[in-house]
Amino acid sequence: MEREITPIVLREGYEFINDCSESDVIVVGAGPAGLTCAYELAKSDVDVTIVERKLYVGGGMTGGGMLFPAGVIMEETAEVLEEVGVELRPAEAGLLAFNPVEAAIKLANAALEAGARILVGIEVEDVIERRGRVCGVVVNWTAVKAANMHVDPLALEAEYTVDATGHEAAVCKLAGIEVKGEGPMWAERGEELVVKHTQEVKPGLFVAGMAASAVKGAYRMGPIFGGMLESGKKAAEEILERLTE
Ligand code: 48F
Repeated sequence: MEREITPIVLREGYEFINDCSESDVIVVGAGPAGLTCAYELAKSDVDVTIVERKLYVGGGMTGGGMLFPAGVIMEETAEVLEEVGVELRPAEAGLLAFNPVEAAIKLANAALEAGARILVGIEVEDVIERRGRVCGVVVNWTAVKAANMHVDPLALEAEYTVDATGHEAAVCKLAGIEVKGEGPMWAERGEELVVKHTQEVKPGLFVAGMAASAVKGAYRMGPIFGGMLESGKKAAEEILERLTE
């Protein structure tokens, strides 16, 4: 049977990655912001590929608060979690509690069911840039990067790229955008600012989630996640507008 397994994996894997080589939108990072952005775009029939360097989805949300398996969200920002079927438990002060692993899996599943592709174990190490416009990303296996081997990368093209890499704002840095780094904690204000700072930072490149806060040096917010979801949604809405112009 080994004789059959290998060609199946090579053929299917090749076809999958080949489909990812040209997308409408590449979302870098499968955290709450990236997954929501991809879900919202895929729902509107946009061809989306998520590139995630780890072997799991959910990013920093999966670890809840200091690894306690709970996340918090303001009632008014919980719409996406509700829509994908995450159990939300009322708590104090207009806040709801949820299981972050459940949220990560259900958001990722919703994105997949809507038609998004998710590549894992692949790291973005550069951007493709033509005449000042970001036209996609340059990728390599995370394992190759970790082994510090010099192996030439491959490129994935897209009309729009979304940096949803969290605190690092990795794609923005690669594209030459100044990243101030995240500020101290102020949950309420941080939740507002992450949405406000979600924007196109260079032609073809949007920033969403904690990466948007890091670019501007805005407040961090700890294990409250509505701002990340709203930010992913805002990036998707703005990209949709551009794609339909
Ligand atoms: O960090 P992450 O969850 O970012 P987010 O969606 O949400 C932030 C919250 O989880 C939390 C918070 C809320 O208070 O502050 O931290 O903005 O997900 C970012 C994902 O991007 C991946 C990384 O592994 C993670 O899963 N990532 C980072 N750099 C790269 C990358 C890269 N160069 N290539 C591919 N993936």
